[in-house]
Amino acid sequence: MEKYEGREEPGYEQLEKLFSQFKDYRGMMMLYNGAMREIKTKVEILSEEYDAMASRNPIESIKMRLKTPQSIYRKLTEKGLSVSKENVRDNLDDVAGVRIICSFIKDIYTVAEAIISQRDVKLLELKDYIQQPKESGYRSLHLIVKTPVYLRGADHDIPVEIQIRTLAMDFWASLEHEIYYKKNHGELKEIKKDLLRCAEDVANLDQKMQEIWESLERYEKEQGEDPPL
Ligand code: 0O2
Repeated sequence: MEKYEGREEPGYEQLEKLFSQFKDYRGMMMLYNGAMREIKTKVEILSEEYDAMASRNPIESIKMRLKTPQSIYRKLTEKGLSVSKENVRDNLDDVAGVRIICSFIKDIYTVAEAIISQRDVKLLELKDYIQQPKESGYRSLHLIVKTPVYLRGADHDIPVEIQIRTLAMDFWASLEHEIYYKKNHGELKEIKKDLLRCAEDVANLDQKMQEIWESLERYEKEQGEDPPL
């Protein structure tokens, strides 16, 4: 077995066995997959509407991902919980994830509002890591929402974590995720500080780009042109 933060972590084969004993794992993941696609479709429709009806589209790109069995195992174990459908349901809100990349900081809040104002999207939690970045420097707006997935017999309200961030925030978070976030190298203090400094540089860049955009917007308004959104 591999070590993970001092605990034994099962290898791939053992994990497969563990999850094959997980009653109705496939059925559960099918629901998360459905909810994730529902949300992605909603955002795609919004994006098409911006393309057709507004002078610019604040949505640069949309991605989605389902948590892997390895990642579900890790997160439950970190919380001191065993692997079961009930523990996933009651303790993990990010099995289904959708990530939206926007151009400017203000766009993040515009897009968030457009999603949570929809009738069949219920906001459970909002975590604003832009106003209050994480200790690492991580910035993003996180929405935990529930949306219904309709099956033959019944509908199920399924949680989806939506991460909304700028291109610059995504650049930092994607690289930091790859090189540091999951590695538990807490002792590498200089690297941690360097990454934090990079996050601040990225935040300054985002702020500057937004100021430039806003001054252009003001200029165009003075010239009598339509506002961008
Ligand atoms: P992965 O591999 O991306 O899925 P909670 O139990 O809800 O209090 P949780 O679930 O950690 O705590 O929620 P939080 O803090 O909102 O973070 C959820 C996700 O945000 C993470 O999922 C990451 O995707 C991202 N994230 C949070 N902090 C950082 C960070 O410092 N750097 C980077 N790159 N991403 C971060 P997972 O499941 O941890 O990871």
